[in-house]
Amino acid sequence: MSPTTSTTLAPESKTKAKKSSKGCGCSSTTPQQVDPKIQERIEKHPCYSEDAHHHYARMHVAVAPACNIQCNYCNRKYDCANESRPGVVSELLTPEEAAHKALVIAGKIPQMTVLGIAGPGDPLANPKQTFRTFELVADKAPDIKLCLSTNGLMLPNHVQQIKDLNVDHVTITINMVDPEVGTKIYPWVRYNRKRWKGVDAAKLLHERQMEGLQALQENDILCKVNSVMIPGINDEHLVEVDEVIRSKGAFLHNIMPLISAPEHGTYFGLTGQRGPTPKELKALQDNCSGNMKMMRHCRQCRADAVGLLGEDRSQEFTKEKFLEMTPEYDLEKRQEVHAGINKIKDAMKAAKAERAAKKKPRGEKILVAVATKGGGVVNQHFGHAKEFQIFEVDGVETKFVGHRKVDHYCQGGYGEDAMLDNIINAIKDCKAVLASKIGDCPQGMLREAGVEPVQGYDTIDKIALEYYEQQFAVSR
Ligand code: CLF
Ligand code: SF4
Repeated sequence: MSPTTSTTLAPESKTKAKKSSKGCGCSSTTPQQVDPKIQERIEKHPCYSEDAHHHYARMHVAVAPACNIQCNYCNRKYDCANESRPGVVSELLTPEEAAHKALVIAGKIPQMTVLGIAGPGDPLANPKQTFRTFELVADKAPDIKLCLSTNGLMLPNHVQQIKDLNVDHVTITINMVDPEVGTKIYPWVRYNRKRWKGVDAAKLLHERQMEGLQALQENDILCKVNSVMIPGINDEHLVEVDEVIRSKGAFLHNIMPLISAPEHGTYFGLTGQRGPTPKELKALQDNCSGNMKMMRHCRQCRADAVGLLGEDRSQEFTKEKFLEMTPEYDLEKRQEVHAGINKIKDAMKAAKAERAAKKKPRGEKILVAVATKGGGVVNQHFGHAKEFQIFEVDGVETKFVGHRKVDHYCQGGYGEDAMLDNIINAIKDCKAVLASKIGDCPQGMLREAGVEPVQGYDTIDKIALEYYEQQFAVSR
C-alpha cells in the first residue's frame, strides 16, 4: 500500500465508520508551540514534525561508507547505528546513482519531501559523496528538502557548505556532554590523521559537537540532536545533555533506545549491555521535554529507507530495480499532491479543535494502540500491522507518544498464535487497540489480556476519543 493511497482519504468526510469511530494524532512538536516561520520549514519534514510524519515520506541514500569514530553500539559491517536499527546493511550508491534514485522516487511517491543522508557511515567523513549528491538533487528537484545526520566530528568544517547548498536540517548524535561518560561510549576517534583514545577522544568529540551546534545556530540551520539512551551509562546524564543542547539552540531532541543483541556483534551487544524498556524511555523523554520539542516518532530507519517513517519500501527500490526505472519527477504534480495533503490536514485539525472545544478534561489518561498505514487514520487490519502507534488520550486530545514494532499476526492468511502473544505483550499497557478490522480469535485473546479491541475506519483522534468517552462517560 502506498502513502498516496493512505493520504488521499479525506478522513472525516469519507467516513466508512463501522462501529466506534474516533480520532487522529497530534504531536510532540505541535504547530502552536513553534514560530510560524519555523513551522513552515518543518511542516513537510516527517522527522522534525510529528504531524507531518503521518502524511509525508522521506528517503535516504546510502552514499557515505566511511566513519571517523567508533561507537560501542556499532558494528561497522552494518549501517550507522546513530540513525538506524543495528544489523541492517544498505546498498552503497554513487552520487549519480543516488540522484537518479531520488528522482525516480520523487515521481513515484510525490509525498516524499525529504532526502536524507545518514550512512552507512558518517556523511561528513565522506564529504565529497555527500555534497555531490546534494548538489545533483538540488539542481534537478528543488522542492526536495535536504537533510543530513552526523556524529558531529567534522561538522565545524562543513557548516558553510551546508548553508550554501541550502541543507536546512542537520542532525548531530550527542550522547554526552561529560567526556568521562563519553569514555564508556567511544573507544576512539580519528581526527587530523591521528587516533585519539580515552578521555582525550571523548573531549575532542564533545568540543567539535558543541562547536558544530553553535555554528548551525549562527547560520540559522535547524538542528535536531539524536541521543542513544544506554541504561547505566548515560540514561541519567541525558537530562543534562538535553539542557545543554537546548540552551545552545537545538530545535528538537530525539532520545532513541539502545538496541543491543549479541548477534549484532557490537561491543555493547557482546558484553550484555541492555537497552531501555519502552517505559524507561518514555519516562526519560517526559522528564527531558516537559512535552515540548521532544521527538517520539523516530523509527531508527536504515541508510536506504524509503517511505513514511513507519513503513519500509526500500525493497521496491533496490539498485537493480531503480536503475531500470525512468525518473518521472514532476514539480507541478507534486505540488498538487502536497496541496491535497494540506487540505486533509487542515480539515482534520479543524475537526479536532471543534471536538476539543466541546470536551472537558477528566484527568485520567489512557494509552491506545493504533493500526494505521498513515494519514492519521485508523485504516489497517490488526493482522497486517507491523507496528502499532501509541497514543495517550485524556478525553480532550490524543497525543502520539511512541510506537511498538511487532511481527504481523496474519501470515499467509492464517494467524500465528506465537505472534499474537508477542503483539499482546507489546501493547498490554494499552486500554484498547484500534484497527479497521480485528478477527474473532484475536479479539477474544485481546480482551482476556485487558486490551479492548475497537474496530473502525476514521481519524485516530475521533475513534480514540469516542472510545475514551465510552469508558469514562465524560460529560460535555
Ligand atoms: Fe533521515 Fe534523519 Fe533526516 Fe529524518 S531519519 S537524516 S532527520 S530524513 Fe528520522 Fe529515521 Fe529517526 Fe532519523 S525517523 S532515524 S530521526
Ligand atoms: Fe557507527 Fe555511526 Fe558511530 Fe560511525 S558514527 S561508529 S557509523 S554508529
